[in-house]
Amino acid sequence: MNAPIPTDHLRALLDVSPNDIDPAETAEWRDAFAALAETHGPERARWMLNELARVACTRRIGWQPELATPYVNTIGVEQQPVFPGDLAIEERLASLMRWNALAMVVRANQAYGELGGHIASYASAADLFETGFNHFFHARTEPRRAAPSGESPPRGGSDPHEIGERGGQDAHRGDLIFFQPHSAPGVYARAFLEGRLTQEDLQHYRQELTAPLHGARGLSSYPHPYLMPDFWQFPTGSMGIGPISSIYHARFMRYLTHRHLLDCEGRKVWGVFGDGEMDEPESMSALTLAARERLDNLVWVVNCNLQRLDGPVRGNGRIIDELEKLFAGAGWNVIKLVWGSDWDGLFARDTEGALARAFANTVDGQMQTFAAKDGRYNRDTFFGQNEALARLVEGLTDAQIDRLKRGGHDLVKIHAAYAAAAAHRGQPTVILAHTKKGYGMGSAGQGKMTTHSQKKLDEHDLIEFRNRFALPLSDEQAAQAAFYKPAEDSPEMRYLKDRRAALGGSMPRRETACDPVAKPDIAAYAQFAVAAAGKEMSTTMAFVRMLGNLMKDAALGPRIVPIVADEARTFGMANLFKQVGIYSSVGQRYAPEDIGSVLSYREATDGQILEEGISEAGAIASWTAAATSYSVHGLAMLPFYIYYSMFGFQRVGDQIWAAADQRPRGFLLGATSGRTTLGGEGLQHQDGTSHLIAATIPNCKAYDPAFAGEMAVIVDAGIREMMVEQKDAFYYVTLMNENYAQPDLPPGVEADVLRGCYRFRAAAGEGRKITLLGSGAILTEVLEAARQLAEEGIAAEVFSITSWSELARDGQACEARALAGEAEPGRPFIAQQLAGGSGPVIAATDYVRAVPESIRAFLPADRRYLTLGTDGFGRSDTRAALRRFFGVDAASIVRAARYALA
Ligand SMILES: Cc1ncc(C[n+]2csc(CCOP(=O)(O)OP(=O)(O)O)c2C)c(N)n1
Repeated sequence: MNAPIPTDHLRALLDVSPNDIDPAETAEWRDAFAALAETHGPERARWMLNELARVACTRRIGWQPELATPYVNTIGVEQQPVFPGDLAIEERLASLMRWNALAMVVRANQAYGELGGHIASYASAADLFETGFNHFFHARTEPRRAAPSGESPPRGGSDPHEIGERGGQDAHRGDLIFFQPHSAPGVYARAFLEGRLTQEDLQHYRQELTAPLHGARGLSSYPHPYLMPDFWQFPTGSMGIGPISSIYHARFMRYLTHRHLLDCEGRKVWGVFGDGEMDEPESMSALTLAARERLDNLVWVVNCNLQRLDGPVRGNGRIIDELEKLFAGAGWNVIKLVWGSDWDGLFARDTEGALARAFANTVDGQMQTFAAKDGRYNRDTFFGQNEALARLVEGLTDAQIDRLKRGGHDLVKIHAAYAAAAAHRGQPTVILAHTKKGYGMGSAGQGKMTTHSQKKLDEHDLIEFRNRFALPLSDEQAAQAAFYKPAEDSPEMRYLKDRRAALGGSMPRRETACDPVAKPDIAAYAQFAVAAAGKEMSTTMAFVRMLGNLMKDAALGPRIVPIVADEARTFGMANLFKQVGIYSSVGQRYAPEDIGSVLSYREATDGQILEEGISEAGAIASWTAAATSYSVHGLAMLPFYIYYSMFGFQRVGDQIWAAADQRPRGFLLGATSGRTTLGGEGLQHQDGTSHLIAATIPNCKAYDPAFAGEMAVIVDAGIREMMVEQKDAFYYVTLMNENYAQPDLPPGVEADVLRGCYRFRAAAGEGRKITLLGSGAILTEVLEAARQLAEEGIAAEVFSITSWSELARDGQACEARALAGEAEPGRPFIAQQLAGGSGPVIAATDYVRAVPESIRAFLPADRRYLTLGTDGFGRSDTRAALRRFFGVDAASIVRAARYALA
């Protein structure tokens, strides 16, 4: 956007600095520049500044531009477009939203003090949300238009515009909106007025279990798609995950367009986030990616109410200045929305620049105090700093001073900022919106240190709030925190509905309709794994070969999204670089060093692989975008994110949890898994816990296959479940880099593999009986132990445990049915499987013992159960040494067997 034309109050900032050794000379330069800008406009002025910077650079002056601008609006009054709405009605509507949101929290806590909830965050964000709802946030107007199963375009095939055209001229697949989590009551308040939620629903805010007992719908504390699957699209309750996720969604939309799968032009990703939230590493870590990818489909609105939970975000500094520098430095378009329209007049009168100078000397802690205090205090303390300031407010009453709005509470200014952001090209935009936390809560909460968690207002406070926003409520209604909905034919309600109709309908709205995608037969892509005939390979190699084959399938292939975080070579995937290309929004602007090689590093605009560099947080955000594409875009995509298993659930577990909340469909492949199978890499790399964490995520199916054939069956079932049957589950599969002989999959075991275990080898001989359970690479140690035990006359049957967590869940489900008094609760699958054997049961895995311990309760009661695992820190050494050290090698298993039999 154009640089603001300096107005008088800013000009004064340029006045004499105490460090200026030659003010007269400075004035000459300044006047020359001012004349240039005046005569030739901002474009030329910018060019000249760049030119001077270039000269400074060639002379090694050592100058860097200051990235922060004065504490005023980026968009000058003269640049503001005419407000296209009915301001009075929108203000009244915003007041109603505020009231109903507040009432929801107050009532819930009057009833049950333990429920919690927040008023202050939405109070600060209401106008930011409302402007979006009334003018910018576009809902999906067209049912999904994915190509039907089997009709997928060939890779790089169909014209993206064709898809858009099929939806009709006004078709819009919807903007993506990330709502600040603690502001959820405001979004419910709007849904109430729009007729999507009833008063009973609002009365059951944060009572998800109780509500159905009263014929109502319980409302989630924060945006949770899992719990409100037709409402919320994106979970944001864990700070930082919304911001990074929004960036990767915006990038994924570009990917879909560039790969000719779906035209995402004209759609935006809007994210309203907190200024405190910007401190999260995830919030900041992908800012440069957004700028590098020129994501002008992305707009962030940072609600700078200057406070977080405990206190000020930057008490001794200015968060808006800090964020301006951060975002500008990262390459974003920054729009500061600091002051409301009532300040325009003050600035216009302030020919000496007193205001800008005073702001430059006011830190956020003080600004918060100004928000908390009344007009009198502000007159005395802020405007009373000097005569010039005092003069500015001479004609204003204390009440008027009290009501001077910050930019983020002024619908006209917000609209101007949003319009500029929406029109901006070539960069993502951040709007730094200055607000007051607890806006309108008066002495009960506005700007108070403790306001974040305030959820109770007494009668006096409620009546004050009613007065402050001129709500049409009696004293009694206000004191009771009664919900208020205007008559359906009132101008407010008609306006509200018209605006949403013009923007495609209500939001947020989560959709799930999506065409299924056909799956190739397992024999077509994984025969080599199912009938491996003893061939030596690792399960990682087998997976990569399968993936390559799957990508060649006409229907499913184009929907596959391979994702790596700079480890493709580690997993032997370099051949895919050339085969399907690495996605790059600009293609490849260089001749790769290895151009002649069959493994050449090929980047292309229609490249299929998402190479996320060393950012597991980015890669999992990318995976989430692809795994929810069926819902967000109505186009089912199937991501396979393959990574060092240690850097998955442990490193980005919270992002996986948030993904689970969105009901993703896709595969996570934890490669180089296990604490001893990885060998030399040592303590930080060796994963012994991911299966433990995966088991805690209800819609995650976790498998630790030992053999390529098992893995093929699991992947095949996952594709069927997610793409054909369209069920909400996602798969975690661990892969190993150890080469060993891969046997044929025994016939007829597929169903058992999926349920969690199958008998790999029956007990041989007539000796004492024992049962051995093993998973992943440790199954080979178990098989060796069985061989050695046989030599001692001990007959061991061996089970391959493909999923401990599926077995445990099955056992828990049987137990739950039994507890519920069901006549036939069923017998745990693991107990059924072990029924034919006798003697002790020994389990060994490459994971901590808690993993095999998870099934203990479901084993036959008369059989002794011993578990071996890799508890403790990893070490660097050979596999053999590590397995000996942790006690999961064949010798240790034999020892455990002898002990259990003794
Ligand atoms: C990862 C994470 N850490 C901590 C919290 C607890 N928490 C919830 S809101 C909040 C403060 C939010 O401040 P800010 O982002 O400035 O938003 P505001 O409510 O002030 O608008 C905190 C610490 C959380 N939800 N997520």
